[in-house]
Amino acid sequence: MNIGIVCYPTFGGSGVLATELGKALADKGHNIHFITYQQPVRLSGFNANIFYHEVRVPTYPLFDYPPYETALASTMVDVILKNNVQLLHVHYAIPHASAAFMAKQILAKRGIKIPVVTTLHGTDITLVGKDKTYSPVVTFSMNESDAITAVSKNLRDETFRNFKMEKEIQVIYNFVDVKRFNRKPIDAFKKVIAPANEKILLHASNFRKVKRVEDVVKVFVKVNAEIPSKLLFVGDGPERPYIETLCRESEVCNDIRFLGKQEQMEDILAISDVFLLPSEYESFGLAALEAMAAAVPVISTNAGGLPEINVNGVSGFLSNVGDIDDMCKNALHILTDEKMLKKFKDGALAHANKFDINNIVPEYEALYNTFI
Ligand code: GMT
Repeated sequence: MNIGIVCYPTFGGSGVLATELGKALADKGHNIHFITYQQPVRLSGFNANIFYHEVRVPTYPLFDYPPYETALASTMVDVILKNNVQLLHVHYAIPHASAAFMAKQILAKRGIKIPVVTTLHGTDITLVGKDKTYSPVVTFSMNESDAITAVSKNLRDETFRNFKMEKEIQVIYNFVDVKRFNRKPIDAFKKVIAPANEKILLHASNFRKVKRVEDVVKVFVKVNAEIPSKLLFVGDGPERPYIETLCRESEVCNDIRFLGKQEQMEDILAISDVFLLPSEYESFGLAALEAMAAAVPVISTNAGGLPEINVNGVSGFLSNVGDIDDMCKNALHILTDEKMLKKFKDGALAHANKFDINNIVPEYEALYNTFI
């Protein structure tokens, strides 16, 4: 198949998932055309079946806001015509689903039918999409898609709750390449981070308010008072300067490191003992799944779709949003007993296997096959 994939090229979960899907489909022999404004961060290396088409948004003195959606729709039309693309799969509704609708209409005038699959990822529904500034366009363009998928049951339910849906929404869970995350710890790296063999706690995110990164610090302060430990932060975003200040002013400052944006998550996960995700909401929590695939237990909240991914008492623990004491208690339960740590590591990996790339990608292929 010739498939067009539209996504945000940044470190956000939707872009990561879309890129990993494209790479997996290319490995299976499909031709994948990525249409984005930048090379997606996870799209490195050469694959003969992968093509990257940049959306250029020319500026003009009249434009205070350059019309990205128009540029995207025009690029979609161009890429589809030149490459015989048979299906468009857009990730994150805004503005990808409405741009796809526009491209579809333009092509229909030329007698070309292009099916559009829209995958909902989270904030496109729960935060930004339901805002009245966007909601009429999001509702319309979702309903005009030929198929809609959501990355968890919770997100599907949230979509029905917040929008007037006229179509079914198929749940296709996010996936992870479990094999790729099965790495041996690099001893030299571990020694640098935890020279006295301290336990390593990890948080990775885009540092938005919804992630409640402050709670990570609060949990760590309490854990650190009980056991020798280190905290690693991966990622960057609007809350990071505030969190850095908070850490600098705390008594555990010397036990915290900010690693910034990292592409080699496997190596960082391989030396980590626990992953912290205290989010206010997660439709899925791809970062948690990647941790589980690396056999790292997850201490998370029970918000949104997280209970569908992190099984309480098996792959980690779930707490109410903001319940620092409970998250600390759970982390210590896992970290203070080596047998317990091993049990949770095994539990995390076993549950991650259910979301393995080889189980989930065929679900997308089966969906595409209903249109082609
Ligand atoms: O917060 C992010 O990582 C970015 C955001 C997005 O929409 O790009 O992530 C959402 O999609 C991810 C991939 O499906 C999910 O794993 C995240 O849980 C979801 N984020 C939220 O729901 C807040």
